[in-house]
Amino acid sequence: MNTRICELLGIKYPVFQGGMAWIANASLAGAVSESGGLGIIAGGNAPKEVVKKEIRKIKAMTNKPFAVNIMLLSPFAEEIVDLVCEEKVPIVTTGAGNPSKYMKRFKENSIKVIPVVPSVALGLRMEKIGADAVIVEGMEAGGHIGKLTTISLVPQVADALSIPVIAAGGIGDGRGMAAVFMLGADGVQIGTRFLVAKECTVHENYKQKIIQARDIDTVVTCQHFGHPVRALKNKLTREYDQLEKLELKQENPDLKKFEELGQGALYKAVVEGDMDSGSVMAGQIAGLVKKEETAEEIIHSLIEETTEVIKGQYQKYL
Ligand code: TUI
Repeated sequence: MNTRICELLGIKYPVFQGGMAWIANASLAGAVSESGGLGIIAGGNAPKEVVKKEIRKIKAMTNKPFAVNIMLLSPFAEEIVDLVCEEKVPIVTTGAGNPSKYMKRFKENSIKVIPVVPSVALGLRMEKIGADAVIVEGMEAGGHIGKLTTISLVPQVADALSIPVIAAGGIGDGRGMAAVFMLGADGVQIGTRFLVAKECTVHENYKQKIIQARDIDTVVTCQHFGHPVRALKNKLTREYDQLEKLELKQENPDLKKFEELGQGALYKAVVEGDMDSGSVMAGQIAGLVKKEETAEEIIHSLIEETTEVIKGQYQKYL
């Protein structure tokens, strides 16, 4: 299971843990990195000092490589760029935007850069300006998503680019991991399954909601206005639906109303455990996630299953 992304980053297994805002802290990322994957600390919407603490914590937990995800819609994105340069973070992933204007600084600081790309065009642009790899995220993923599915997007980006491709969205076990390898991926990024890791400090209500989720339980809000987000259906997503129906009829839709509804909603779910008014972001694969396990158990079972599936011994798991 040693692919070119393992060589590039110095990791044992080609498994990234998603940089989930408010969720992916040093506790989870440190455990993933220690287990041979790539642990990722989420910048999310947090200010520099908060992320700095997590970086210091992970440095004390492990000598293995880790990354910081910079969420480019964050008002603090600029200061998180300063922070990763100051702290000599070895790897940065970016999401929710185009990181071109920061690329020179990342490269000057010998930071490996792996942007999330929702299209071939952005993938090509990122390769041209020096990205070391890309994360190709399909709309099966949780949180803020693009328009295409993993199965369609991964082979198209893999054909167009020479740098390694990490597939994300809809991958929860060795079958999914083997499948994206067949599509040309060199690695995977997994969010939803790591959400229920023992080391993940998300509220217990959130974990139980994921474990109880069925295949049909996620929805995408803000399809027409603002930023589309996939989350588990609840009171909040129903309110979004109503607002969307109302605003679609208006000549000048009020985007502020969408922003207000979303304000602090992820924090409410992650920290306060509010499963009604909080945003319980999760991928479509939530229905497959059945139990809490350590990060190490998750990674080892992923690798074992993937190897078996690729060897053609899938029957073992039926
Ligand atoms: O970023 C994510 N997932 C996220 S961010 C997040 S926090 C948030 N909450 C509410 C609203 C918005 C954000 C929760 N989940 N995944 C990576 C990702 N990146 N998905 C889609 C994209 C993306 C979209 C457009 C990347 C680049 C892009 O480029 C547009 C451009 O400017 O070229």
